[in-house]
Amino acid sequence: MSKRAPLLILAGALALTMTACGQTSSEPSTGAVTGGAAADKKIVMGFSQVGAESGWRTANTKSVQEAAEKAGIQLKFSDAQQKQQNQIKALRSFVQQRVDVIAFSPVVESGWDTVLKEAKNANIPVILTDRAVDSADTSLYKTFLGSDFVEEGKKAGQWLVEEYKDSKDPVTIVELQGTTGSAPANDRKAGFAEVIGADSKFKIAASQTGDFTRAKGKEVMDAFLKSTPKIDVLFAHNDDMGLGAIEAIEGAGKVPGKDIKIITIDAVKDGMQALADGKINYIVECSPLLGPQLMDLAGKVVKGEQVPARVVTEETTFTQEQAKEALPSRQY
Ligand code: GYE
Repeated sequence: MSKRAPLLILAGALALTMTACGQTSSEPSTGAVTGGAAADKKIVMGFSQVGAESGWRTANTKSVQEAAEKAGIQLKFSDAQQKQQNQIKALRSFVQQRVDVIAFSPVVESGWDTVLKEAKNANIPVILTDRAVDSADTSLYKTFLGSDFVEEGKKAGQWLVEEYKDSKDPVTIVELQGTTGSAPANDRKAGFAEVIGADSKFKIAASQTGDFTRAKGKEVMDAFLKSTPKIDVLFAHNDDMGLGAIEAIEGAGKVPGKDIKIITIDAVKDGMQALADGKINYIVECSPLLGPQLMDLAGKVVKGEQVPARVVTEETTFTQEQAKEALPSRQY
């Protein structure tokens, strides 16, 4: 870190601290740093979060904040309210403040090259956490920590194939996609389609975004129930949309988990409860507890140490029985 000391002196003067509510204060980002004596200085991380759209996101924010505290890393947290333009602004502000490291969860995959080049030119390492970008130039970031979303979509599809293995009848599926253009929406859709595509009895009758929220999940499922007379299966890209859809299904006088089988992704507490209650049939886990690994990687990249280009989160799946067992000790 000492090689960055001259930059850090500048940072003290420029710094604005961003808070979770998006306000700013004039608290300096670094203490006074004098000629090379930066060894005991706290690492400053600028973190741009997607928003607060789901139970997963809330758990992820908590994990990042707690892990930063524990690792002695000063976190400048900024909530983008699911808007890419807010994230770009936050990243630019972090560059201007000359934070030691930037971490962010890109709301969508495309459109990051310019701002990432600005960070690179300023010599500020960037870590992608949770979601990926589609930049061809992978030198724009040091590493990507998060789940394998294609694999998650495949696991959802594999459960379905197994569930209907003895049936020859057509299976009508509706799909609630995550945020349009986001890595988890693109990849979960692709993984699921690949697995069910092997058998022509599986038909996706309708597929639309519910933006990863409960409210939109309900709204879009209401529309699906009107447009598609017989729905056998709902595949929702996260628990929250699935939970919203359950309200729509019950409102239409149908029984979720029975009349319409439901597969979701995440395994947050509310989702696991619905699974244990028989309203969801299967959940593919996606862990939001990325904080400790993120802080570990941050410490390394700030020191200039090599880190793996990709760090994949370990995850499992849950049936209704397994959810009953796991619920009491579930952390999020
Ligand atoms: O599945 C969803 C959240 O990017 C993995 O974003 C994350 C997804 C998660 O809103 O609930």
